[in-house]
Amino acid sequence: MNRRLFFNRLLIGVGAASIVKEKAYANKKKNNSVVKNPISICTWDFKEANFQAGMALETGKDALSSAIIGANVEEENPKNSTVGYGGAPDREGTVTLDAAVMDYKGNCGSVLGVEKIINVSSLAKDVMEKTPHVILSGKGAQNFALNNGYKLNSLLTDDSKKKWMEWKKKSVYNPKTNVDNHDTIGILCLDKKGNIGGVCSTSGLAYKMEGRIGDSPIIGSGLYIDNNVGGAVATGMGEEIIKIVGSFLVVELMRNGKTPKQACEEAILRIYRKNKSPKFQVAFLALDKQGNSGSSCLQEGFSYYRYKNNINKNLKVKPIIN
Ligand code: SD4
Repeated sequence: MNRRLFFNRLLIGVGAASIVKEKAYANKKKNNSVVKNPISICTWDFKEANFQAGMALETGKDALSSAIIGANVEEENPKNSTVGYGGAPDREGTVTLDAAVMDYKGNCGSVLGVEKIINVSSLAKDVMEKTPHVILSGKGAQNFALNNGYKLNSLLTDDSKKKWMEWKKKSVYNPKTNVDNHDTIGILCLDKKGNIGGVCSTSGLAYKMEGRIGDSPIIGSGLYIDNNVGGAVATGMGEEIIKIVGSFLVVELMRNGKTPKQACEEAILRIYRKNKSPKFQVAFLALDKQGNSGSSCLQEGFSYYRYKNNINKNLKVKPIIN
């Protein structure tokens, strides 16, 4: 046998072996994936949003549709200053929204910097399902929304306008770490068929520069799902989450054997090691294929909701920095 033939046969052998390995991995995961009770988990204190997602799962809705039902609750809540209607504007006084969705098949959609459309997570799903693209931004995303039956609404409330005018007096950009100005909703659902879907929806950081986009609508940063392994969502200082492609990292760490909590901790540590005394908040939340959830955050103040078996519980997360 000549050298070239020998190497070609060797390569075919290696390729076949890795296909067999991949199939064995998928079968093993399939056998583990029977879910008796669906689960929904979501960032921060969004009791009602997580409950609505849980209820949708109980009626047999798929994971992504259920996650969107949950996200819509916060998008429509004027009191939430980091999502949808009532979200804080940029420094010019314009509210722009970002959202991403991902399903169990690995399909995804996202919208960036959208003005005057409230339910941007639903819009991201429409981008995923009705266009040949993954991401639409700005005016194009808004036009797509109008062509698909969405209505224009002012997203600035009297309260968010008042706060912005107050902020303008000094115009100091200093995103704080506390619960008051971090309210992005990241929500992951595991449905009755054992499939995972998720959403991340936000108005971004208050008084951001015009045109600024954070991690939330960036697939792999604010949200990532691999239905063989699990899913992850992020909240907090988007610039830092993007730098480590945070949610993708969490899912890959779970693929390599870490529990959801360990994977989130490792991702937080990567951010911590690069920022010696960080003044900002970052949190990751993850769900694996077996329904285990876990989370980690940099600073005090983060908690998440977990729905299972009609119980919707708030779980406090211990920060890396004490
Ligand atoms: C962003 N990660 O735009 C978002 C902000 C956030 O709770 O999570 N706020 O950077």
